[in-house]
Amino acid sequence: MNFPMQSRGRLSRLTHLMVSSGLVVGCLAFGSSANASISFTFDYSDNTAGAGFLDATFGVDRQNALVTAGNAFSSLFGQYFTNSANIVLKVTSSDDPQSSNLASAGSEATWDGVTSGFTYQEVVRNKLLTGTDLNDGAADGSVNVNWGQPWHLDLSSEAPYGQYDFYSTVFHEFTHAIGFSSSINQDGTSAFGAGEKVWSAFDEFLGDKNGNRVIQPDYSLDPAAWAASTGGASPAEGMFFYGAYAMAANGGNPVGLYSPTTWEDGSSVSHLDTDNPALEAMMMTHAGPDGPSPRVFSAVEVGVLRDLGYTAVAAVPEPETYAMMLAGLGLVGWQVRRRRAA
Ligand SMILES: [Ca+2]
Repeated sequence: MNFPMQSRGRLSRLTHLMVSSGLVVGCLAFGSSANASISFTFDYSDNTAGAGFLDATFGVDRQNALVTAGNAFSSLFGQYFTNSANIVLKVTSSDDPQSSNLASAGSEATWDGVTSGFTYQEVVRNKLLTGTDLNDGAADGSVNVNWGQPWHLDLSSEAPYGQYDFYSTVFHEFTHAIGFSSSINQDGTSAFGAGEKVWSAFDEFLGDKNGNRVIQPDYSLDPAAWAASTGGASPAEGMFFYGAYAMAANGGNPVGLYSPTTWEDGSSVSHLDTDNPALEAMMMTHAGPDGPSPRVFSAVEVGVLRDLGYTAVAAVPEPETYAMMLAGLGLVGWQVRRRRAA
């Protein structure tokens, strides 16, 4: 039973939540942060000895970069949300220069016996919202990094063109792990199983351009609305996110999700719409360009996370701050588009 795993590709990021959890017991290697809202514990035990995060030459730097990313994400999340937990992630590696995949991540999920509803309980999200660890000692989620890509591992500087920003990418993956992820398969079935009417929290807010919700009040899927998942670019076509906070951050409009006309496993629906110029420079688009990439949440992304249940800190940034952030991101986006066109 696989919750789709979302990953970030060189030109495609996926998202993946996993349902079945193999028991992982191994050497748990650290990575917690002081006084932060989220802390992470990274388990490297599934890496091949001498490879990936355990590489004899690069392993220490890679582990340090991941710990640094965990701490930095913790600070970012804590700017906006009060939720707190230690998240245990199983960390794996691949090494494929030919793959368009950069990294992937997801949460484990459990089933609470309720046969219909948004009750596909993501372990990471649930832990942050309630403090309960639904799968006990097993890892709460997982993250994979493809070391076959050229990575920029220095948090103190932007990635140069020709390299991928490790921090933007890992933040993106962590955001999938905390709930920014659909549980709907390409054919419209639940990742929990064909015929099941159990969906992730994210799926509650999906709808087509006309406002028809994908998951209907009886928790069955509306095939006509789901067809918009391969509908094209927003704001004219495609799938949209109808959460109230996300819409408020988007001028009152539903937020376009990545809906290429040909379904892309792990990329479609679970990302902001890379094909929409207003959204394409944000962290949660499906494509990770090389060069400078966002390491901050946009107001829209903060809104999505609030819709998923996270509690806002008392003092949120003033609208002017958002405007400045968006202006900065817009500039990055223009560079990205120019780069892509080359
Ligand atoms: Ca656990």
